[in-house]
Amino acid sequence: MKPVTIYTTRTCGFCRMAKALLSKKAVPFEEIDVTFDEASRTEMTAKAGGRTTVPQIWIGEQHIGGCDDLYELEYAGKLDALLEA
Ligand SMILES: N[C@@H](CCC(=O)N[C@@H](CS)C(=O)NCC(=O)O)C(=O)O
Repeated sequence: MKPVTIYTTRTCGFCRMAKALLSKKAVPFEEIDVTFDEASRTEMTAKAGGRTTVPQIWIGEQHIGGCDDLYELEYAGKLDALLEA
């Protein structure tokens, strides 16, 4: 399984939803909490092509996007293949 990275903040409901989906699927992930970490948030935004919202999610080197994007992949039946590819 490819490594999953998710940038989050502590009060973010979309972050909780994204993590809930990953946990339900038993997908391990590295969480980078940017709540008080401006440097990591700047790094996230740069890597995410200018997107500033949290969560921002990567599967391996591939940028998935936010919570909505993650759920869209799941509902389209494409998430498992991305995780395992
Ligand atoms: N459609 C986005 C919505 C993400 C979103 O609005 N996140 C909020 C926090 S829950 C956010 O980043 N707000 C701006 C901010 O915290 O600076 C997604 O699915 O990820």
